[in-house]
Amino acid sequence: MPDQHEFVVVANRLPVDRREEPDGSTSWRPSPGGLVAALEPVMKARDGAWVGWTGSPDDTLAPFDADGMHLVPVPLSADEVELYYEGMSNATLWPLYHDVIVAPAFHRTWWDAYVTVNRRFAQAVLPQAAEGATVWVQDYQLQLVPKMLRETRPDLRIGFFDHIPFPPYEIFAQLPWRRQVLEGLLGADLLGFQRPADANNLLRAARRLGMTTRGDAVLVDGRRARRGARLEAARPVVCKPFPISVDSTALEELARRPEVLERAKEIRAELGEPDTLVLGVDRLDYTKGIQHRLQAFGELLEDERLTVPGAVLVQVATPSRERVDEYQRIREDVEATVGRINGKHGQIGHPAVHYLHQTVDRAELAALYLAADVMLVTPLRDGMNLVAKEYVASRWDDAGTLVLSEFAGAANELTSAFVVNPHDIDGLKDAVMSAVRCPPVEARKRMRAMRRTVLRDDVAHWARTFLESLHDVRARQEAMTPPPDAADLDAALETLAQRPELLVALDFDGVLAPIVRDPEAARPLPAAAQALHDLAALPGVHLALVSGRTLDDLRRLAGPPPSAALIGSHGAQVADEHGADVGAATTLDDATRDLLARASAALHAISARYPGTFVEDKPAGTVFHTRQIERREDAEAAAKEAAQGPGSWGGVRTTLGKEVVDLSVVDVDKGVALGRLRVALGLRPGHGGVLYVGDDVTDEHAFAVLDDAAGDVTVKVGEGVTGARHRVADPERVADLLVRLLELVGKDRGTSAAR
Ligand code: ADQ
Repeated sequence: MPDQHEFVVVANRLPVDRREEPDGSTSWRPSPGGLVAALEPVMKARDGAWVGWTGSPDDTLAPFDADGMHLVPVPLSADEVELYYEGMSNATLWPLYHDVIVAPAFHRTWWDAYVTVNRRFAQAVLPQAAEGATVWVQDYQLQLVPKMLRETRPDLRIGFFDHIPFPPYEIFAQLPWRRQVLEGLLGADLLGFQRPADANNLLRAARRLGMTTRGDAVLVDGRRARRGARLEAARPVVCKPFPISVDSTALEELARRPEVLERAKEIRAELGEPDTLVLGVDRLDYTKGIQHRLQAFGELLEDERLTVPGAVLVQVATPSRERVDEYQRIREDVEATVGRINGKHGQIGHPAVHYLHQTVDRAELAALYLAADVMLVTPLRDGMNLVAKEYVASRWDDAGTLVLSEFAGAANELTSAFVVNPHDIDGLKDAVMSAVRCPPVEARKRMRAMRRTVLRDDVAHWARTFLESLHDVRARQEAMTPPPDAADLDAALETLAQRPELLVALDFDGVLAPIVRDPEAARPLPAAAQALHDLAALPGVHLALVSGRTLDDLRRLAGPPPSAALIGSHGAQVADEHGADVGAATTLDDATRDLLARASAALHAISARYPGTFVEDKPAGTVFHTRQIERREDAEAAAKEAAQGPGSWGGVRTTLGKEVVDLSVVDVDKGVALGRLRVALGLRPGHGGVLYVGDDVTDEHAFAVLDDAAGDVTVKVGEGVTGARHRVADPERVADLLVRLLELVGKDRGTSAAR
């Protein structure tokens, strides 16, 4: 094994359990549990290291290799097991994140231990991770690790996967340390969740805690411009669903083995060849809805809709978190209920419920899945629930039915199950009976549909899509060249502010106003609009709005200060500071006018074939808009037709913009128009400087006529290749930039315009 690893998994537990051999030696075997079942195949394939706790207090083992993996134990003292693991993880976060099914307890000593232990995990990762390695942090016990890693190792590519639900803000908000937890998570580049709803809950929590989100990302590490504060760049943390799955092929292979088939038959025989074998397999946890299931089964016997010995329930419950109070209570409760049902409905040699408080091996589990007629998976809340998927993967015979809680993440994908609300006991009973009585043809159809999903989207698919996304997120950040460099931009603005005359020129859509679906709904951000008005009032400051839109549109939507010059229709229209239209569009000759009419008619004809597109006619051009088309492929096909049709005609100048194909019949662009305006204003290089901020490819023409070395400042908004010297992330950062410029210019002009 190499000393350092390109791939490191960090999880609360190592993927192995200790076994004391009769000769006194220690061996390790793969441990049961959802996470381990999911990650073991990925680890073996990637020769990675796994950092985690052995499961016993005060273990101080050196790293070792087992089962083809490099394992790095993190020691926990007995106190830490109590405070960090049993306390903060399992008695605070677990119930809080599972819809407060039981009340979470909040203790500051637990939190302190959680911080300490998270730091120890982060420190254990550092020597294992090679430069630029991928580190994949797992689950709710380690939510602070991403930030702790990033602080010392910004080179690492950090992913985090949350195996359990991420709660709605109203619940998350109860956590006294909600901000620290959120900031801890946001140290990652990619946050993965089981369901879209979980990812949305995180994005919403971030907004409620005052952070900025854009699409599926939280923008972090940025700082709003304040008086005297420098601008800082923002880093997107992407939040997306990656529903976890099982090693479907391996499970199916196991379930096809002759000895497993034999064992399945044997199980049915040992149970007295029941007509209906109902099965439950869970960790013994209050989230799994075991009591609800038992109550429904008990009542079905009570109602005589099911009878013993024809029907039998086998409930296998792995012992879990046995030192946590709530888990002792649920065990007592479940065992008392089983006792009651058996006391009332059992017969000699035929109990109604077979209850095993045991961990069974994989082959036995597969045999149980195969032997079952109806599988009951009824959690009150569950991140995913792998048992449901294991059952489906094992049923290569296409037989058996699944009753599945709508509150398991798996219900999003296994829609052909009998989906239930486990709180609704009557509904649950009816669903069990529907599953019991389901005609074989329908049962097969349902099972086949579920199998298609589970076989296609297996655990390898889960890991691959997560790791590919993590790679893409980093590539997206790296594509930001020049990267946002706030200090550099701030210094350039400072120099610019000292010029006696300056022109502040900005594109409108995507710069002053966030891009919106309906072009009519675009409005400048209030902070930007205010800063522009204040800037326009300062001596020696000229203002220009530059856009592909018509001047009329620009006046109506942008509400520019009265003294602003306007450049519209990508430079074809120019209004000077006094409002006079002095652009090229006013002087079209007849032939050009005719060309324009034909180009417009051709675009209208294409638009008629692509619903959702529309054509905007302008004084010296015609524009094809695709931003309202639903499917990306259709938008691309439509744009291609426009560009290769009228867009390729002689005399037509074509620019491909964001969701637009812009055809112009005059030979101008934003750069040409900006150059003219600059001359008209008397801003010679060396005397007056220009700030230009744009987001679109059409703005590249403007960047091209400016010279940063001579004191102009060019700023690209968002991603994409650019000729601009500087970059900011979004319109909010543009507003920050304007506020900062106002402050700098106001200071230089000795006014109090800056606020
Ligand atoms: P868990 O809450 O542990 O996992 P689950 O997804 O059902 O829940 O996984 C349980 C695993 O343990 C399964 O692989 C199952 O086969 C095994 N198991 C259960 N009882 C057993 C028994 N008696 N003997 C042997 N094996 C047994 C957490 C989240 C889930 C999420 C997983 C993975 O709570 O919602 O699906 O992580 O992300």
